[in-house]
Amino acid sequence: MKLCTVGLGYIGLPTSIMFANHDVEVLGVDVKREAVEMLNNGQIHIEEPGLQEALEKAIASGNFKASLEPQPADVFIIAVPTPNNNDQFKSADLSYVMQATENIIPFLEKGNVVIVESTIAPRTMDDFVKPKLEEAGFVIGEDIFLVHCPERVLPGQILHELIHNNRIVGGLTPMCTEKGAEVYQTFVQGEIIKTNARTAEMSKLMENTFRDVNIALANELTKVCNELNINALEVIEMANKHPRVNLHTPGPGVGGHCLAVDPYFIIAKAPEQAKLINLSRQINKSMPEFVINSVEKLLAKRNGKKITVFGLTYKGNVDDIRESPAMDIYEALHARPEYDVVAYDPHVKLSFVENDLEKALDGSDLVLVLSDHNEFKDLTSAYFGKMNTPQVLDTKNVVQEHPEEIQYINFGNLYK
Ligand code: SAJ
Repeated sequence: MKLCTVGLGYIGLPTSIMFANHDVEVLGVDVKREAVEMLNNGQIHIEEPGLQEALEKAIASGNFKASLEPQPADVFIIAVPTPNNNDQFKSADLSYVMQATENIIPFLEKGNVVIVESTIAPRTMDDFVKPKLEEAGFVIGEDIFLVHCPERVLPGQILHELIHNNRIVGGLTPMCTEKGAEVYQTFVQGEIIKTNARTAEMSKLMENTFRDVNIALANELTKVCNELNINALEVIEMANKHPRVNLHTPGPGVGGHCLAVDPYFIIAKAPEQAKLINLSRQINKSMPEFVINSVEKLLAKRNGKKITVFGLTYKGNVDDIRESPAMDIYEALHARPEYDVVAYDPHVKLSFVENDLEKALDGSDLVLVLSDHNEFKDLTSAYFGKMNTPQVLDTKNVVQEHPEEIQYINFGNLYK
């Protein structure tokens, strides 16, 4: 089998490499020349555990190449971003998906399977992608087999989840579904669940929306408990002892390119109906302000000035700062003349990020933990001793050692 993948980001690259390491000849296409060059030189351009070794194996086997241009293949997979539009409801910007579809049309041949893995708004396959291919003269389900197979892997454990997660395959016709399912049988060990494209689109969006709504509930609980002098983290622990309760974990907000983006695709299509989904987005978006207010109060108590931000990524142990609430908080605090703000993040390589931990902590009045990187778990008093005022506001409840000499504050004891 020959595969051409369009988009070599967090999903397209691991997927391409996975196919290549299962005897499929893969051409990965991306518009970023630098990424293409790096990959052909055997170097990944994103951080993901195990991916570097997997790329080296794929290149050594001769099964993987990156390119700026597609080539004829048996199967085409589109894995390009779908950001939000700048409109009232932040609808799905389908321009990259439609551009990728146009780009592969000249290379399509009868019998090809075309799969969209990008997360898309409900009805995108029926109302946009299918008509585009029909305009080019193809009969869907006869000439070309068109499928939506949403990716559902968790950054940080993508390679494991690609193999072991269940996979939803939604074809435009039953034959399309069958052809799509055959493609994923190459390496998927989870269940391959067959459905139509519309159901696949909505299922994917609801998975991330479920999580966003539940995190909003945990974040709201934190605010409520803070008003009532109750430890929210203890409440969550207690309530989760119930066999049918699974409260999520509060934090500085919800980030990344999935949970903070996808619910809007539903809201934009049915704003009158999607009320809870919309409110949950607002609650999660209010968390950076809640954190900033807490920082202000803590620093005012001790006349503090220097803040050391621990973690800029949208979650722990990744290098991704897309839609990161930590970045929003950092930028808002940095813009305030009364504060001196230093960012420390061992996963982020940007010029303004301090990579010397001791320097970052020197003379600091507050460590503000915003991402749950493993590196932050066992920081000891030896480090915190460099601080002017040794206090930590840990919004992710990640720092495990709380020596006596440190004032340790998390979302459970913020009210004290
Ligand atoms: N977060 C909380 N509290 C929680 C869980 C998460 O505040 O209890 C925050 C995280 O810190 C982060 C955000 O939510 O800012 C999202 O993190 P995540 O780990 O929940 O998910 P993502 O965005 O990394 O990946 C999600 C996954 N979806 C689900 O678990 C339903 C993944 O399986 C999807 O493939 C991915 O979205 C995607 O690409 O859509």
